[in-house]
Amino acid sequence: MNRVFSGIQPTGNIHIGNYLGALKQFAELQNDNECIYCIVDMHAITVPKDPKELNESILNVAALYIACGIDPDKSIVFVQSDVPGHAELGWILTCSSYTGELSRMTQFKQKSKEKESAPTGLFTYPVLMAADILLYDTSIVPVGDDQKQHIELTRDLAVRVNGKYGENTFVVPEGRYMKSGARVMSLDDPTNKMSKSAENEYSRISLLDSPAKIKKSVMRATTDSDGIIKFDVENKPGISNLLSIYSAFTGKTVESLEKDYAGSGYGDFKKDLVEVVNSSVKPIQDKYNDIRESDELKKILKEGAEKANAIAEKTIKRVKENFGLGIR
Ligand code: ATP
Ligand code: LTN
Repeated sequence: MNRVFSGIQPTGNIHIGNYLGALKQFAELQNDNECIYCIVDMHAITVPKDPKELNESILNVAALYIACGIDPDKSIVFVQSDVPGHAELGWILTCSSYTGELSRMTQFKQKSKEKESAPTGLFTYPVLMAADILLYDTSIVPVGDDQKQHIELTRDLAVRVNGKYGENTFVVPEGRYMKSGARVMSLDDPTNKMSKSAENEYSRISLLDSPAKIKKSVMRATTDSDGIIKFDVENKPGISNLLSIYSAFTGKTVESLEKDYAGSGYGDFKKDLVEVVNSSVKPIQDKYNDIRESDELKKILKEGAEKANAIAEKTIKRVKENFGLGIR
């Protein structure tokens, strides 16, 4: 069995980009793999957070994991800061990373752009992500397209450390990206990715949005003026994004959607898309409401942390031995 690891930050509301790009595959992978899914709260504090809100968000994401089909009897679900190995390995890997390669990370460049001085954690963020992955001898990392550069860095670090400290130190992981949905774009500006942090709430559809909010977001989504339902990212990014979303939710190919909607207007297509999104998120919302306030949730996370810690401790022991750290 392959080991799978992925994480989501407990920041804001999880949107359909997070779902179609990452979360949807989490449940699909758990039948044939040994899956570990983490709520990466230590990544969330790279940008200052209100402690109470952060704590709520952790439980919100945990409940959404379960609502999206992750079965705690099959997969390990836990909170990053509950397993000390992440921070420990993070530091060890920081010492094997170069400031040059971290400066080239686009996420860092984007997130630090508007800031007068960027927090160091924002800079070393990808190293902590590498630690998350390497700590569990992970071979597959299901993520959205935007994480490709971080996955490459993780692989580079693993190969570099293995070359210097022993080939048994780390398993070199691979990213896994969805064929459709790996990059869901913003509804108001389809040249940017859908984001939790964008100011305009109608630029995204959150998994917990009401039917009315979903309708409004889809109906006002930016399209073009030629009214032809055709997939052409370069010239028609708006309608192409909506076609991708429709396709990712229903499993229908974009080509078959183009055929089905040949001659229809954007209005009709959007109305159908509203139905598709609403009926897809409804079961997730129902399950979320059942689990969010239950005592079960914290129990799942506590047991998950114990299981994760047992694996992490073994890796930390091996890494410390290979590096010559500590007393033996
Ligand atoms: P955001 O930019 O929306 O604030 P994020 O990308 O910084 O969120 P996470 O919440 O940790 O951070 O992302 C969780 C997962 O969702 C990652 O695997 C990421 O690649 C994926 N993801 C995020 N946005 C999109 C998107 N627009 N389309 C597809 N996948 C996405
Ligand atoms: N960097 C990711 C979140 C993340 C992650 C991970 C994803 C942190 N650690 C480990 C996969 C595996 C993001 O910003 N979306």
